[in-house]
Amino acid sequence: MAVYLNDVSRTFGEYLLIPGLTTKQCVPTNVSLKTPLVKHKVGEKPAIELNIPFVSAIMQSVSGPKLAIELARNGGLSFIFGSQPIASQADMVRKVKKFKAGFVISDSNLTPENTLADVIALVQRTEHSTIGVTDDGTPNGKLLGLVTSRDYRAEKDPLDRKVKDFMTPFSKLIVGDLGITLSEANQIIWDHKLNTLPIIDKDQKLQYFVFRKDYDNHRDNPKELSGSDKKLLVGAGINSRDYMERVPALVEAGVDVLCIDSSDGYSEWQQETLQWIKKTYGDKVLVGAGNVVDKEGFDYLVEAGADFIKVGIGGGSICITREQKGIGRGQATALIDVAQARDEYMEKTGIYVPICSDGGLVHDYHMVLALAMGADFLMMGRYFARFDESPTKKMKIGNNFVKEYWGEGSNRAKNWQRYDMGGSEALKFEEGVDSYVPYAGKMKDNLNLTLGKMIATMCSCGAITVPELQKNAKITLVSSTSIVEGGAHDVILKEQN
Ligand code: RVP
Repeated sequence: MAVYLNDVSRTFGEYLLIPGLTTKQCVPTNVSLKTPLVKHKVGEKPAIELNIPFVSAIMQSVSGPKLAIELARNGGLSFIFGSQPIASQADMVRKVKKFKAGFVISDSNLTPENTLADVIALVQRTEHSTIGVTDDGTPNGKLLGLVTSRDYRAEKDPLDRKVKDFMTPFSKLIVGDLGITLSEANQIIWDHKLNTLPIIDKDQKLQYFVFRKDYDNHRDNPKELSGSDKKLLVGAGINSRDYMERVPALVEAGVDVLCIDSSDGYSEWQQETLQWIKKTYGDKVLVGAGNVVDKEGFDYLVEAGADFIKVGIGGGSICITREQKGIGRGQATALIDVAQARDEYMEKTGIYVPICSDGGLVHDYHMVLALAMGADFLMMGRYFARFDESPTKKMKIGNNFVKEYWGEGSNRAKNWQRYDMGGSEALKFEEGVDSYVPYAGKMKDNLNLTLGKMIATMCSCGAITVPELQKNAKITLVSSTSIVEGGAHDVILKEQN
């Protein structure tokens, strides 16, 4: 006979937090959102800790290098999507690892033989006014000069004038040597009243530009998530089919952590993938697995060697797995069950395996609820897809700006590996939709607001750290009538602009 779970499967909107005693310690400046990303012995420091408990979803429409850089600069981590050729995913990882705050790889480059017409066309395309002149016109060629808008008059000068005739030649440039710090670069910029400082290696090859404005920008990111080499941390999604080729390429590119990406992770395919990674690399390569929704799934993947476990089936905003396959579980119930399994495992072994709540977070308070229910960090797609930094197009529909957002199980993503069962035949139905989300501007502004609200909620609950919240939160179920009471009600709302 089938096993029946008698508990109703519930989601975040059905719960509220009950305030705990807010002591005088509970002020926003004392709150830390630090949280472990990977398994570790109780009492020891994990190999990676996030500075904010957010990771971005392993999705084409979310986690490209631009978003990964911005999220890491703000204390979280992206998993670069795996539904692409191995070489292009490794390239995206490399882009994030190469990023040095304030050190920009030049995206506008020409040779001395190019013309003013080429300069004008390039400036129009990149919208950047500083052009590196290199021997071969590449970003890392031998630096021969610099062109800025002060070097030419677009209306008056002949368009066929050669770059070499109006660039500032190398002999007149102030440059910095590769290896100098950002504050040293800024000192040179300051001393010489420069706008741009080219950084070159010992062979005079252009490596980076440092722009005057970027130094201030860097100081805005005290939570930046970087390693001891100061490089930003980045993750990448993998699948249980081409891992023997994909993992080495990602490791070679410098990836910090991997995650096997599947809507249903309780499978022998994932077990094999985990075992191969651990056998090949030991603990040098960190890898999460999932998704699961109960204790059995958690125990199975932890036993196979997973460094964290991802929880959730069917709760994602673009996900129709529950409708299509009839599998899944309310996200809150799944999380509570897996968190209990994690705690039992910790009691038994002294090892803490972090869990990630993946998908279905709609309101900012859901994020605090998920942490209070035991999640160590949260994976979000819709939330990040709305920002400037996500890789998709911004469009205007009616009077509103939107960004595109599509599921990895949609035809558009063509990522059937993620949703099939590991056999050679791909499944022929969609588990995700193609959609729009309201455009929300810069990630940083939105994160500041969301984190500010979360911190306020934590203070109300009397918790100044994530573990304290997990230990002391009081959570109550709410009736559907009291959910109505929670919004504005029985008033006539004034029109909002
Ligand atoms: P959300 O944040 O609610 O948009 O959910 C994002 C999550 O949805 C992803 O991290 C992933 O687990 C899931 N997803 C992604 N694509 C699909 C699909 O096509 N069904 N689901």
